[in-house]
Amino acid sequence: MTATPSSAPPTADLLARLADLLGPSGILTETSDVAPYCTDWRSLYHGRAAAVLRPASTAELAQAVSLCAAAGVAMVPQGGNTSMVGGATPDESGRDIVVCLSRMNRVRRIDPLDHTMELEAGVTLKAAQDAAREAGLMLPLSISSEGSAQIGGVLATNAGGNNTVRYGNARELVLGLEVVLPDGSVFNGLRRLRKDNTGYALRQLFVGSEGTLGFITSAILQLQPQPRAVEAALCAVAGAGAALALFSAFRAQDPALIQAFEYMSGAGMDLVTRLVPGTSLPLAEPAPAYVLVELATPRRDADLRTVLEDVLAGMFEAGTVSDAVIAESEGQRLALWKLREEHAEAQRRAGASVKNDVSVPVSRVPELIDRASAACAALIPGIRPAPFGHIGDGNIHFNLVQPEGMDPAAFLAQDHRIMDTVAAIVRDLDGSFSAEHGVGRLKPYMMPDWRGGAELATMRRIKDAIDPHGLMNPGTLFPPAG
Ligand code: 2HG
Ligand code: ZN
Repeated sequence: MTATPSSAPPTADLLARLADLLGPSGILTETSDVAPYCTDWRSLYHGRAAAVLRPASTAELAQAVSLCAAAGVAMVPQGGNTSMVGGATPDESGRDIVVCLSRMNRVRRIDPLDHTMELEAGVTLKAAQDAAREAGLMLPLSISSEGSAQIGGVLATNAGGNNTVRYGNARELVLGLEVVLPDGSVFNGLRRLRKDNTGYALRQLFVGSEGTLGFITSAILQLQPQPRAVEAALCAVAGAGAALALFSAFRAQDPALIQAFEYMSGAGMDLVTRLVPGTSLPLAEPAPAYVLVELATPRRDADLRTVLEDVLAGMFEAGTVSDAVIAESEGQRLALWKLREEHAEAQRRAGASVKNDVSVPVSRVPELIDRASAACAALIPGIRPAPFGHIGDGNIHFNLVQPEGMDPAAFLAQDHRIMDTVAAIVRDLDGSFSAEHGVGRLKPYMMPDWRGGAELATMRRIKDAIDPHGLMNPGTLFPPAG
């Protein structure tokens, strides 16, 4: 058995029944209305879709899915359309139906004693964070695309981001989940228990499944206390080795204070300050690399500023940090974060780029950056490595920007050579070729080599058991059969 898609095109009769079920706001079929759902934000993937469904409730979605399933029509879940790996774009066949849950956008309940939040899949991550904050709590998940990314997609891809170093990935926050399965039945696992040993932890199967097993419709997430104090600093360092020495110094002080520990290369920072309006380097001169460190605590008595200054003073003395700026206001803290969060946008503006969302053991990040930079430079002269990311958890976005003046299409035509070159080094360092963005449509070809044997075979058996007709997000995660 395989998960090969064998979907049918939707008939006029099916589309009419879906329109009856969902009403005029619940279905788009005009080409101009459907078009925005057929391209990813980087404009790398261009597909076609017969319709976009926008159900308003789990019940509506369940009925729509059973109609599509009975007709053998493939469905592509799409949240905020912020995928980095084409995981939410329909293929070119025009047979797929895109399903978007943006109308299911209610935060249903926040429980201050349980420290939980129940919310629907279409809530943006930013709106969920805001709702938690208004209730005096914190949803500790933060990613660059949080203004658009929706909870359903964030969970389906097991997003990581800036706070993984302290709170883990999305997976660690999920207590309960509701999922519409590929046959239209509903798995209601909306429990908010810390302990629940009743067989397989089914909810975890759907987190990180990239929409290949069903539609996540709502979730119960674990919240944290709202920090009372936050301090952030941007530090100039010589490279990733120095960044890790700084990380160790903060960790030795108190690992529970480190809310984020982010690395940026000098090349990446240069692109941001040149290409993104409203950004500038708040240090006297550019450095080979930078760290953005954020400390936070809910404790009333913690003097975070002293901790930050003490660690930085020691690191200046040791020569690990050559310059640093501490945010003196919330505005300055946000300005430091903007330098970090605009890396993806700056690289988009710089022309074509190839992304490698990889992870290695934290200790091996310096070797990864050195070896992969040299290997890529040997492959394509003039290529511009701009690595950055979540060095505190070992996840580096080893992105490569095209050489100045090169034809973008000619550069992108080499994407597999570049990805394979980086992946070979990542493998040598005991890492993963996909850390937090997922496999999507970009990297299924790597799966047999990396997850072959019993691991991929077991994944295929799970896929075949839950989605026997291969109707859920075909082309994503699994390589074509054979
Ligand atoms: C981030 O950390 C995102 O900003 C995007 O994961 C990474 O652009 C990228 O490759
Ligand atoms: Zn990231």
